[in-house]
Amino acid sequence: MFLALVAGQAQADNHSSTIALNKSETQLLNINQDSHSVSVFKVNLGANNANALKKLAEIQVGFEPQCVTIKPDDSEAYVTTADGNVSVISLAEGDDQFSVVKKIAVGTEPRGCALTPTGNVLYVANHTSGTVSIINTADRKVAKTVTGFNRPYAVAISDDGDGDDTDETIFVSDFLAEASNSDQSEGFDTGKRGVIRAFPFGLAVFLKKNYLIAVSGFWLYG
Ligand SMILES: [Ca+2]
Repeated sequence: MFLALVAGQAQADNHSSTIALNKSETQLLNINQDSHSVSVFKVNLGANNANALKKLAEIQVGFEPQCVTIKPDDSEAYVTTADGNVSVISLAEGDDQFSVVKKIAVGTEPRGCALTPTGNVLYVANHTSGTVSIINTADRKVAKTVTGFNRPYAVAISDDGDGDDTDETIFVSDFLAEASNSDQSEGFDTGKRGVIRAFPFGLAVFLKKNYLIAVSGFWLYG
């Protein structure tokens, strides 16, 4: 992991994960489901990665955190918790550093989360309610809750590097596979296929268009 970090270009974190590194590679956040907390580590990528991590804080965030993502300006982090919230953690220096500054209510049992490249919009997959919450990070409010998903689980967002969110694509995977066709039993491996839904950024476009792409092995089904 650290080899990749040293060699690679710093990128915004834009996919569902239980661990997140900030853009300046100075802080690493890891969720702890059993203790309902998030650990913050100081990252020191010195020679031979000696003493690479030093724990700075452990923050209580809510019941069973699932996913963490950090805003590209490194100012705050967003953590989904199974009690139906997104906890906003301040990472910037100041009185609020490493504390939960806001809890945003979303759907039932939110799992995956991802930010757009600018960090202005957060997408959250609400597993049990079958919805995706679209949150404006500036005012920390849910702009839209989109229905029609089947146990959405993880989220990833593209980034073509132009600093414009509006030309990006959001991918949401379903936790449950669906039957691939009628002549095969679901008891066979090939009888089911996973589903990833891909849709363009933007509320209005999203509501009109919803592309369904099922992935099974190396084949794509339209
Ligand atoms: Ca773009």
